[in-house]
Amino acid sequence: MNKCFLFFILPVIFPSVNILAEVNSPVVFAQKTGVPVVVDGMLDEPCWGKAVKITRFLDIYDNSRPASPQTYFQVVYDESTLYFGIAGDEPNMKEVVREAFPRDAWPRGTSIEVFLDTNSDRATYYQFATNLGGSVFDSYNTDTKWNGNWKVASKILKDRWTIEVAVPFSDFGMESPATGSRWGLNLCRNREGGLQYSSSWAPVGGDFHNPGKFNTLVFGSAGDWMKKEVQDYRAFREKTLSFLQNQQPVEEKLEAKLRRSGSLMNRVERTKISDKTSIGRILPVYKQVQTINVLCQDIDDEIRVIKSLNRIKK
Ligand SMILES: [Ca+2]
Repeated sequence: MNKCFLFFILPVIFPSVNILAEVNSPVVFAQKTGVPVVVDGMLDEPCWGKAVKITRFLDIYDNSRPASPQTYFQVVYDESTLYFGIAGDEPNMKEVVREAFPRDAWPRGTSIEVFLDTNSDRATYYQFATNLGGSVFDSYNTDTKWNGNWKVASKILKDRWTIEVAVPFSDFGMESPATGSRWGLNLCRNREGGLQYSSSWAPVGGDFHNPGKFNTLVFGSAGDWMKKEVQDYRAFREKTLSFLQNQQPVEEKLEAKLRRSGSLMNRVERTKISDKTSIGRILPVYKQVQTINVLCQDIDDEIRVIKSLNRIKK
């Protein structure tokens, strides 16, 4: 694409995060709401009017192509619960299956799946699926014996449907996450009944159960996120340095990885991210932070192996 053309359309695709708009972004910043969300499928609470709307779901068979029809979602949270407001364009509403299936039987028909990696380990995750009949399917690492106390409601309109999902943090045995912290997140949509077609927010390839490729949910604003990432990195670096200082022989490869993560973080810190920064400017920083996090996870994994080897030697 012509660079000049790209320059002119960027402000349209990537508006400032605090302006109500449809945004194509691999990271969603969830604002905390003080007003209760009534889970009735109607996205008419004030928080839904203010939250950024994420779109551009991808064709599951070819992640380079946007899906058609499209899906949209918003996320907010309060002290006890995480809420999703989801909407789907549906030009063929007559064929949509609206059957209610028993718990943990697959909710056939038009369905939405929410995947949450609550400890950001890119490996373990919860799955919540529902259809327009209000069915409830949930699992932890594909084990459907896990059941949450989440709620769901939907509304069917002429050429679109809306779904509200409310997941209490107690389902994960925790309180409201710290401001600025992040989880892995993906939302997927299935259509059935003469309409078979699946799409995904994150580019997970052909398999939804791919936590290494999930996108990101941040609790709070871009400014909150940046502050927390820097803080967490500093704590990680200190802990890792004190471990490495006591290692004989010197762990050269790990030290090099830590140096690389440190210089990347210095670069990130030089980019000033505030709540007014546009998604277009946040994305390159987001990618750098992803690289840092993968490096840190790698270092952590290797230290775990060294520690267990040391225990065996003793
Ligand atoms: Ca509502």
